[in-house]
Amino acid sequence: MTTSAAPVKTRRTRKNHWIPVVAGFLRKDGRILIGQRPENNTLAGQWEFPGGKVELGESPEEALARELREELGIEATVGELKLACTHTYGDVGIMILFFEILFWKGEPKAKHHMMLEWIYPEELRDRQIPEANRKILDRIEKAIGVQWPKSSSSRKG
Ligand code: DGT
Repeated sequence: MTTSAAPVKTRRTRKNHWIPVVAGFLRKDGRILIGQRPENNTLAGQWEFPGGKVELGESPEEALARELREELGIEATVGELKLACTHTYGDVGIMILFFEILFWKGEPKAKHHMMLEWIYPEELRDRQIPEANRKILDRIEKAIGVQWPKSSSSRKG
């Protein structure tokens, strides 16, 4: 009887762990909505676009509509996918899908965030934002329509 050699272990035993996240760009009068992440939470105090993790069985759009209902108390129509990015926190990866939100019912309220603010897109750069967003800030700015005056283009370094 022949015995085959034990398989060489080439695969990593620890699988990558990915978390899908959705976030929304809500606009009003030329401003965009950001929320300050709550205390006792990861990235506490940082300013983010409203949204959260996609749950099993949800489409990205359903997940974002649910998150906006839970976090802001609004009924939103999720629009176009504007941007996607990935980021790694330790051994966990997140993939964030950013959607345009053009229509909603109700007035956004801070049901989850410490505070909500409508800011001009140009102001985002000066806020404390998650590294996942900071590293693609140029792409976010393009997606939310930041228009830098020529004289201040040196800010963008
Ligand atoms: P939970 O259920 O308490 O874990 O909370 P969720 O489902 O509201 O999700 P959350 O906000 O804890 O997870 C979103 C992850 O994505 C978190 O690690 C922060 C990261 N992230 C990076 N940039 C953004 C952003 O602009 N918006 C949102 N919502 N999350 C972002």
